[in-house]
Amino acid sequence: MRVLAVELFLLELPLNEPFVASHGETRSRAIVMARVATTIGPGWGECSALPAATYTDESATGCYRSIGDELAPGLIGRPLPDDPSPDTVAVPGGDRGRPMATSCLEMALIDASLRSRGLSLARWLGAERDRVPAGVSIGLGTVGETVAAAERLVADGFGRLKVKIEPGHDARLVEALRRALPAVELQVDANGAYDEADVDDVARLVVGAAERGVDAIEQPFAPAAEAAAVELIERLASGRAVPVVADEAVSSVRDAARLLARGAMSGLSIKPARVGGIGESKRLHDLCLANGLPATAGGMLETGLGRHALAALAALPGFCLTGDLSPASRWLAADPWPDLTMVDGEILVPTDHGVGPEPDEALLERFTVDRRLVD
Ligand code: OSB
Ligand code: MG
Repeated sequence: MRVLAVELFLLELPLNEPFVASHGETRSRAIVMARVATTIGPGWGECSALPAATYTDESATGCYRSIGDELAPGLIGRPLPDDPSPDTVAVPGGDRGRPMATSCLEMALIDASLRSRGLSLARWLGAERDRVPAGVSIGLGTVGETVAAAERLVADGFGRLKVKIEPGHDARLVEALRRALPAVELQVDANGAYDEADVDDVARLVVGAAERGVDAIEQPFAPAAEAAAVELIERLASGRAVPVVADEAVSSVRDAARLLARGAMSGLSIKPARVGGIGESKRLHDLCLANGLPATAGGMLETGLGRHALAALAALPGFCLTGDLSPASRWLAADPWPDLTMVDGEILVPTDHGVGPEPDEALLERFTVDRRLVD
């Protein structure tokens, strides 16, 4: 196939509530989407970078520029395989430190290829499950607000919660959640807010006091504080095996292999955007499976399209920790893309041809604040 044109859309989507993490607050969801026109048909991709460069170094508007100025022009007219595999799909110039921008065009190429071949993403990846357990993330809030939100979400069918924590806002929160919802699968995510001096506190939080502690902890320390992660994992080795899940610390297989060799992660959150795309996500999954490390599918406040990709990925066998697998409408108050379907606490793995379904053109028009054509 050859790419004839890339149409970029900068959308501004309303959120149901602000998303608050220790790295910052997201009040409205600026997000970049791309439609490619190719010799084998169209494809859609999502760039899930957040509005501001708080979680990682990439932002939605920064990606809008780098895709439009650099990545998309490099794609036009190049001969590419019609039927790439997860190992051969590649975006020219996509290996230079802008994984989220790259992942957008990679998704669009995969979508075009799978649509033209009548294949779903889950089948292309070799996934076998047709449903995956639903999980939901809860942003920072007071203990009372968080428990109330957690009770409401469990009543809606979510069996797993991932709650944001930070220093000084952790042990009391976990105890209150355990008291209110003793059976729920409880994960916590610190987005790197603790440091070396907090290893004792973090270990106590994970193990729990009279209560049961947590079922996983995500990115407790800053990505560079690998020694603290190693120490925590060693500290936890003698008890219940609670995974210390890397998120921000891993943007490639190379990062993951290094952390693994060093004993600095015992679980991995795989987010296609953070790692440069679906191909690298599949390789990270394979690395986890080969090493007996639980993987979890990580969300990024995606549209229905990004959530479709995540649900297909999560159907692979290495994803044994419940992921951020809630419908896009958990966060987005409006979305041009059709959403995932949740039934009895499970997400149905999409069977659409391609990565996901087509957007509603009228909604796309309504929420587009800027667009750009590269041809
Ligand atoms: O740290 O896991 C994170 C969302 C955006 C950026 C980083 C993170 C998150 C989430 C997932 O917590 C929320 C979701 O998409 O459901
Ligand atoms: Mg995280």
